[in-house]
Amino acid sequence: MREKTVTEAHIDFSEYLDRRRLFVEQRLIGYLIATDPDILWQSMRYSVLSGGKRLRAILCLSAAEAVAEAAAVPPKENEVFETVMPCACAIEMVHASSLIHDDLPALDNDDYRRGKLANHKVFGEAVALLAGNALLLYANEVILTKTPSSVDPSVIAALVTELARACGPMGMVGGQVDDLAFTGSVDAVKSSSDNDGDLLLERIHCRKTGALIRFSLWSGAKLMGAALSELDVLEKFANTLGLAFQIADDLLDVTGDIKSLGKTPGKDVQAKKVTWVTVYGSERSRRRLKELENDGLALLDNGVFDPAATTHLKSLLQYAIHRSS
Ligand code: GRG
Repeated sequence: MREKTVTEAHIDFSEYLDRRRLFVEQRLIGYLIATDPDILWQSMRYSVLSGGKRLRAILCLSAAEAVAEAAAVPPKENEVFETVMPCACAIEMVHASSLIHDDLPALDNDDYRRGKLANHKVFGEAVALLAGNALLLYANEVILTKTPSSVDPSVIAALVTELARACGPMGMVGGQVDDLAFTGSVDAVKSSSDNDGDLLLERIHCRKTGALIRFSLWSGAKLMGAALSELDVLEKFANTLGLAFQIADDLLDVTGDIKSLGKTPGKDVQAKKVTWVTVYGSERSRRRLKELENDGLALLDNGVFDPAATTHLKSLLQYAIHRSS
């Protein structure tokens, strides 16, 4: 059979993303139709349904699809979606919760998110804070009550445990606290050894951004009954993708504009945040990204997965690196 041209492959991947985004959006709307208390649900819907790439939900679905393809009798796409969608949507709720809190005046103090006013600019700080809390807890409720009964309860318990770990002191909240603690210390970090700088950057971002990305890939695979060897490869791939996503994000802060980013650019430099770009500069950050791209692609070709089963995961890594928003 003739190999696809680059353009054909690109169109295929765009369709792949669009189809999954559509399913995720539709399901999220369904999970968020409640109205009591009305202002709280409005605020929750405002942030969850305000666009976004849906990268984490799609990573969850793609990891599930990669594992499903290896099954003796691969399940149909629809079955995979039905099994994984509650968890994929829960991840988007947790992500939205963290964005609401991140934008609050006490943290990043940003007025814009995804090209719209930040949640607290529309609903006020009190409701925004509570909507963030509610989304975090509702995400767990969705996993516990909407995951199909065919899934082993021990797997559901593991999902809730690992999601809590990804959010809490070992995850996003811990990473955010370190991010705050080191804000303003760029010069000190620059004058430390490369090794210390790398360790600090890794410590912040592995938890602040990496933890939810790791959970996204792990949970999709776990729901499909992945073998330990598959989980191991996906964990390494998730660490590589998480780091690459963060460096790309740091670069976008200096190269992007408010229209494509949907939020205020240049804030990391202005706030003297410790990021790859503020510590090592754009050139070195780009070189590191290239290394991570090569490493991530090689990881998926190490013989554990059939190469065809991970085509979309590879494209997702490249998308996370080369995106403009
Ligand atoms: C409530 C769980 C929770 C945590 C509170 C505020 C906080 C502690 C942590 C901050 C975590 C955070 C906002 C990390 C930044 C991650 C990041 C780069 C977000 C942008 O992700 P994209 O580009 O956004 O995937 P879209 O809009 O496409 O979804």
